[in-house]
Amino acid sequence: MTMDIVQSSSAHGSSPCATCPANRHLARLGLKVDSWDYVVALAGNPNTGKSTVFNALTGLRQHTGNWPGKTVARAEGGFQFGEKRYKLVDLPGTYSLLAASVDEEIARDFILFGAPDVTVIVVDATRLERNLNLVLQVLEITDRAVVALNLMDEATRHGLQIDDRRLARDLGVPVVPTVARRNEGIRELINTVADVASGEIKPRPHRIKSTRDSSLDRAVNQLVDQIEDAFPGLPNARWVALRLLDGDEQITRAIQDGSLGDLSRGEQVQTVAERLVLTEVGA
Ligand SMILES: Nc1nc2c(ncn2[C@@H]2O[C@H](COP(=O)(O)OP(=O)(O)OP(=O)(O)O)[C@@H](O)[C@H]2O)c(=O)[nH]1
Ligand SMILES: [Mg+2]
Repeated sequence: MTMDIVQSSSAHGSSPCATCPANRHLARLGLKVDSWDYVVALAGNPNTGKSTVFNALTGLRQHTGNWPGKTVARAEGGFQFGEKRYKLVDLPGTYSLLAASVDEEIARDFILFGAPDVTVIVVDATRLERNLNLVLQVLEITDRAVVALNLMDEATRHGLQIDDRRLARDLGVPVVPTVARRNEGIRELINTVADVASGEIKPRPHRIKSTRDSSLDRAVNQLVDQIEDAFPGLPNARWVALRLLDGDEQITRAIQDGSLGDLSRGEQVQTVAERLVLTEVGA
C-alpha cells in the first residue's frame, strides 16, 4: 500500500527563475520525507484546522500514530515547494505551552525543543482572543512563526471583520488569512512559510519587555548559565529557567532525571525518521 500522493509537477522545471514565488510549485510528498531542508510545525488550539492545513500541504488524508512513548495521535508528512523539501509535523491541539495534558506536553516539547525551522500557528478567526494566548506564548520562544488566520469564512458569516494587516503589525509576525477547508489562502501560506524558512522574511515578534537588572532577570540569567552547562545545546534555556522559577513540576523532574537532554532536536528528529521508515515498511 502506498500513501504517497504527488499531485503537482516537480519544482525542477525549466523555468528561468525556479525560485521566484510565482514559479514555485507545490509537490505533495505524502509520507516521502526521508530527507528535508526544513521542519515546519503546525501548532494551534484544538479544532482550528491544523490537520486540514496539513492535508492540503502533504496530500495525506490522515496519518496518525503514536508519538514515542505516548498514546496520542500525531501526523507527519512532507511537501516540496520550489527547490526545498519540507517536513510537516501536525501537533496535537493545545491551549497553552504549560503542558496540562499529555497532548499539550507533546506539542510544547516539539515547539520548544524540537527547534522547528518555522512554527505555523493555526488560529480560529472566530475566537481570536482565546487563540491569541497560545500565539503570544509561542512568540515568546521563537521568531520564526507564521499565523494562519483560519476559518475566515466562519468569521465572515458571523459578521466579524478582522484587520489582518494590523494584527500582523501588532504581533510582529506574518498573518495569512485562510479557509483551509476550501484551500483558500494555502498558497499564500506556503509562500510565507518558505520565505520565513529561507530568512527572506525575518519576523520580529513583540515580546514582553523585562526591566533591566531586575532581580527576576538576575535569577533567570543565573539559572540559564547552569541549565546550559548541564544541557549543552538545549534551545530555549530561558524558557526552562522561567518555568523553574514558576515551580513547574514536570520541568523540575525533567532536569532531575536528565530527560530534558533527550528533547534536543537531534534525537527527536532521528526518532521521527526511524518511525516513518517503520511505518512505510509496515504499511
Ligand atoms: N468552515 C471552515 N471549516 C474548517 C476550516 N478549516 C477546517 N475546518 C473544519 O474544522 C474542523 C476541524 O478541523 P481539523 O483540521 O480537524 O482541526 P485540528 O486543528 O486538526 O483539530 P485537533 O487536531 O482536534 O486539534 C473540520 O471539520 C474541518 O473540516 C475553514 O477554514 N472553514
Ligand atoms: Mg488535528
